[in-house]
Amino acid sequence: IDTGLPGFRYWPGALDAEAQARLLTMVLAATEQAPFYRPVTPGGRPFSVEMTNLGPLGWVSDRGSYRYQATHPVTGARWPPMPPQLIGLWAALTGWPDPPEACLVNLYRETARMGLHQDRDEADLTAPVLSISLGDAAMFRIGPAEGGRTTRLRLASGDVCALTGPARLARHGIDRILPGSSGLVPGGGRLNLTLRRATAAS
Ligand code: MD3
Ligand code: FE
Repeated sequence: IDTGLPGFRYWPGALDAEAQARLLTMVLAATEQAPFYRPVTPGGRPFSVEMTNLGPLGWVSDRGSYRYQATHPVTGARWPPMPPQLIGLWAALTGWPDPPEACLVNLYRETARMGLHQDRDEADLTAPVLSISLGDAAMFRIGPAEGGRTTRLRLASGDVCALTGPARLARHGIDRILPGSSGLVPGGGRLNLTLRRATAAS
């Protein structure tokens, strides 16, 4: 696929069915400690996506700001640990010298979506972002940081993409979920795991 965005790397089917199932089991187990919740934007609008995090830091949004913090905003507990498998995948696919600090877990039930945005809450915007899709497929949209033409891409269960270098500030979003396209997620829908550095290099 050519998005015309240097630095956008895409590995369709990077995770086989067994790897997807193992990852899903691990993430769902972690959500017993860190349940999905529905954040609101600083403007007070609820997200249609439900979220939780794994790792030393997690991305949160509330009336105050978008930011990274060490604790779950509802339970007050620290986020569950970053699974070693995810640290390994990050190292293998991005080659970044420092491990990921945050794994944002986005849960899209069938009508959830995410508007076009840039990810710029991280201290080091040269560090890559790695995204893993599980469950129902989604129509993903990505375009240049400056705005203009976007490319649509169907992201399916087991697909992985990395945003590096010039693509790091790309505009991107999820237009819609394709309900029933995968039976992986109990209750239906899509899980996206987004691995990031939150702080500047260690
Ligand atoms: C980073 N999530 O949580 S992840 C988000 O599928 C987010 O849940 C989407 O955007 C999801 O912020 C997409 C992958 C992604 C795609 C393009 C990017 C992350 C990106 C472009 C630049 C930076
Ligand atoms: Fe994003």
